[in-house]
Amino acid sequence: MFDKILIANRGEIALRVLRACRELGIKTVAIHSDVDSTLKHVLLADESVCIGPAPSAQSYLNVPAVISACEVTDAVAIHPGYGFLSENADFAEQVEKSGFVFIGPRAETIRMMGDKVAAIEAMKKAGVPTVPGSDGPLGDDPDENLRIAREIGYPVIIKAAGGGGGRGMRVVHAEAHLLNSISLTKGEAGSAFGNDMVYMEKFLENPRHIEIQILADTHGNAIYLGERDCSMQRRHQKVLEEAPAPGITDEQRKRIGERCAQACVDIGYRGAGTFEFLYENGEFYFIEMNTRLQVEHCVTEMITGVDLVREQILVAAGETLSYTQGDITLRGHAIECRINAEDPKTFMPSPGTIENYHAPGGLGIRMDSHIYNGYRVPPNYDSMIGKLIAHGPNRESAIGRIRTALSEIIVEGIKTNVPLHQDLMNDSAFIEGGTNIHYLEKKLGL
Ligand code: MV4
Repeated sequence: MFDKILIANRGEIALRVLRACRELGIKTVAIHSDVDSTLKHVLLADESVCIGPAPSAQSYLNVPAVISACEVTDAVAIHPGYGFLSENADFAEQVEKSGFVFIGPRAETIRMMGDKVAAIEAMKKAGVPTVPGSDGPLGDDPDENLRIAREIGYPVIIKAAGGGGGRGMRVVHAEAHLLNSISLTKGEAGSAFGNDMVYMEKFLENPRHIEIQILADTHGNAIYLGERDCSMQRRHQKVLEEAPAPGITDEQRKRIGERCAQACVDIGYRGAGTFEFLYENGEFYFIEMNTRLQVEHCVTEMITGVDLVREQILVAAGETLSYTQGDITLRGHAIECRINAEDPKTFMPSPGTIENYHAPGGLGIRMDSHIYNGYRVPPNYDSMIGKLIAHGPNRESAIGRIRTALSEIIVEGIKTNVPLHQDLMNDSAFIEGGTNIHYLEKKLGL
């Protein structure tokens, strides 16, 4: 097993990784920017290294600085968390070339999944259902592109191969706008991603966002750990997630899960990963694969009892997964509320000093947060300051528990979106379950 792991992240996820390392008896190195020396995980780590000034580009995204910190501290592996360098194939490659272990998939896997056209092609080949579309990049022949769109049927969506997560896409409702939309998306993609390749899909009007969690080791084993429903979002930022997804049957779960796990074996996937699907009229359509641990991994942990970060570390060290598919059973329901330092109505960030913090508790309650009394939330990074997760024997129970927890939580000194979550937990459509990706924006009047 690894002797020492460098945690290349900050905030709640850095603390989550630190806790997993501790339980495995692995020493930790925290790296941080100038403004992050008082982060909870930095204070708890065995060692810490300041790697640069506040702007991410000069610290958490500075590849030579991160690798140098690994060298000077004799860490043997790097956990990238989510965001920052977690899905940067060049970073993963540099880490391995420097003689360290990247806790995640192989660099070439990350690179393939970063190219959405290549990802879709690989998944289609592996038997994962995809959205009807161009089956590859669009060429320069306008007649051919018009023909493809006519065959798919309007509305269609033009997406950048280098995009993802909502960046670089354009919906086309009628033939008259197709060619112009393709050239506009191509132009934007070229400047934003340095890659003007675009592809076309049928535009699904009212889907849900459902994703499948997988784990794979380097011995040919891959398992699925059920799904999460992440449809409650605003401007591509998830607000809350839950597992299992309301209304998904055991048969549906098994069918799509087995496809995802088999696809992992086919491509030689390593570590934790997520298959993102749009779900509409009872069908799953693959859109992207995330090659990192996700923010919302906790709801899967609560219903499966599997420590996903522990498994990531074990698999990266060459060990066999601790579970086979038969060991995985889903128990109850979990909901996660992302707690952000922001105005609950305008969504404007609200950095500042935490004057008073009291975490909620009780049966089935988990609060993953790095904040503490007197901690100052810097303005330089993502506004998420924690995640409140509730687990219960069923969805009604999980909602009841998270509602109680939301009424207990105290965060003073900054604004948070706790009032938004309280509102959502009393929203009749949410309580009913199964709302689509447009629900929250419509409710908020966007
Ligand atoms: C789509 C779609 C409808 N049809 N693709 C947005 C983020 C990126 N991951 C893919 N996205 C979408 N792709 C087809 N063919 C609608 C979206 C979409 C969306 C997807 C998931 C979660 C939130 C979303 C919000 C707006 C649009």
